[in-house]
Amino acid sequence: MVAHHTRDMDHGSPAAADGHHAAWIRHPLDPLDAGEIRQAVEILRREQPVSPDARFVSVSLNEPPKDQVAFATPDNPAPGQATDLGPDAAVPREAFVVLLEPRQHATYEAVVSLTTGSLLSWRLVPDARAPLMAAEYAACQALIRADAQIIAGLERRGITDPAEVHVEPWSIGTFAAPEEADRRLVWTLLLHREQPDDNPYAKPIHGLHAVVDYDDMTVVRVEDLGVVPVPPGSGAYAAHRVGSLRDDLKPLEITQPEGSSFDVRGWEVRWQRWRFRVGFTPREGLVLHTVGYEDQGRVRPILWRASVAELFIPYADPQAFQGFRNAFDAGEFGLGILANSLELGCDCLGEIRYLDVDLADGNGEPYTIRQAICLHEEDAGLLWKHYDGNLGTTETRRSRRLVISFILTADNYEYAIYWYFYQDGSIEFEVKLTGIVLTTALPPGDTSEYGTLVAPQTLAAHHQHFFSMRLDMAVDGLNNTVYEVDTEAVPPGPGNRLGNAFRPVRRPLRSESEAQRVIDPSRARYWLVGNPGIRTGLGHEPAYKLVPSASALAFSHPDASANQRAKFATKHLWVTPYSPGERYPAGDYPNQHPGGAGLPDWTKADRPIENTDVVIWYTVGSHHVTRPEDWPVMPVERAGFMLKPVGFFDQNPALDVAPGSSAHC
Ligand SMILES: [Cu+2]
Repeated sequence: MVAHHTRDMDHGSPAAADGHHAAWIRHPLDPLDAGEIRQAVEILRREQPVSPDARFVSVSLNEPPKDQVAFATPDNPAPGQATDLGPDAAVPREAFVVLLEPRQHATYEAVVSLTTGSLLSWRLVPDARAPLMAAEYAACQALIRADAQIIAGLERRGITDPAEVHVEPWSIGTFAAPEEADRRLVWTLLLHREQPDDNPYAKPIHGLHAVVDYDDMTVVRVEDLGVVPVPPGSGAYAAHRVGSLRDDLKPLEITQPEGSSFDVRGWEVRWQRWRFRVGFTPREGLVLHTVGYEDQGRVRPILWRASVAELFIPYADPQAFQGFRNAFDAGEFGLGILANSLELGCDCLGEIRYLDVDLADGNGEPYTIRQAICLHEEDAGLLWKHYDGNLGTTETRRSRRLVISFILTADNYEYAIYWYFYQDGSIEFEVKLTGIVLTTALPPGDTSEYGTLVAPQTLAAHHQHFFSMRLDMAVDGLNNTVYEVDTEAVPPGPGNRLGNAFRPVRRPLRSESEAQRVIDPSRARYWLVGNPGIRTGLGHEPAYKLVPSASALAFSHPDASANQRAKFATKHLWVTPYSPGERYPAGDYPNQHPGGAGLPDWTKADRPIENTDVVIWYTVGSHHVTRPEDWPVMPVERAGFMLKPVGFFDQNPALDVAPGSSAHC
């Protein structure tokens, strides 16, 4: 593998600056670079009559089949084990293109071979509504600002300059009028930004909405549900707008005088015993591939692929239009497309390595998000410790973790996505939610049980965030079984005279229907992913456990549209047998989809899932009853889960971590 990454390691990114790299230099799982995106679009335009109006929704890597990709190789391979990439180098590079033809109201999918320069497939996707594209936003905002009915509605609210109106196009879900339902539509949320540096969410324009045909970019209708005054507050949060700032913090600097301890080779990362590859897609953002742990000269697989496959946000307020707020941020927008460039902030601290990513714009032209992915190490507190009172000695180890992250902005909200790798073989996923809560204007003196008053006449509606984590597991190989483990109290009796006995009870989840599960903290429930074909030195089946965090599920009624469209959010756990086409839990095209696609559809077959290649879909929820303290910008809220080895190692794998050498301890 090493031999194939010969690029300048000092360059800030593995993405090619000029796009001209021979295909052989790329690993099969590397995201497309700018040159490959350009090439894919050229091939498609040459092979297929694409109209001048066509909009490129996405151009991304068409990932190769599993059997064509090798897992990571160790730094110190066992005798006889190959260090080279082997067959990987010969794997063809392919691009997957989603294209919208707005005049035809049609969405197409294409697969293009970059290796042979040919179009491999082209198909119309029946009934698909393409996601809302960044490229469409400016036209929509201009359309709304120029619309006579909107202008009249704004004047009724005392807003005379439409240029001060911030327009947010929202996916309309299933709420289009029946006669409009076959069109690709959005509805618009309007906000008043009086000064350029105002917080627009402080001034929601209540009751005035347009429904826009996003293909034709025309206003279908404007609804004015009645004037509610725009709230008076500014919602300002920028440093220069909040008055005097604290001045009593002394500097805290993170320094690593010898640099960081991780190694980035192209898109491959090595840190301590961890080996994995980084990927990035327009839809999911950061992807982890072939995550393994080097153990006695071989890399033991744990995860084949991991990503946030969907992010669904339903709101609680039943009012007209407020109840429309149901966003699928991955499938209707694209988590990767929404990624921040981290060069502009202070998002990571310490010795940082950034990766750039290349994406395609609406015309199929490549562009780069500079420093979209951040890699760095953090001190993570205590790793392990024991004080031996008899000897008067202490053994203490500090924990270090490798952090890989990206941050996306979905209109009002920020989602900061983190994967942490620990020295004890644990992997943690954490999302930090921040940004600005979505608001509604209330008449003076009013309140609502569906939200919290966060400023005068300003209601922040309650809502939920559901992350569907797609974890394509590979614990010591592809054939895995998922077990549910509950702890049971044993009834008192001859074998339990003291009544103290309790024991974990493990049962395999044998089929897809058996594997639709919810958390149960009262039973200390967790899920194990084991490899039943292997026994460790101690006789255990090597496994990783998914340690769930407490999180509420969806509160919408089972018949409600939100519930139907995001069935994944009604369970914490789903398990499916691996199938390459099953990537997105709410279906490939959730925009305006009535529901039932994705997990609820696939699992109808109730396929067996024992001792096979399994994919775990874990729902991370953040239940957000809003607080005044969330305003005007929200302190970070956290959610996540852990994957921890259970019988995967025969002892604490972090025993050989050396005592710290910090001058401070
Ligand atoms: Cu929230």
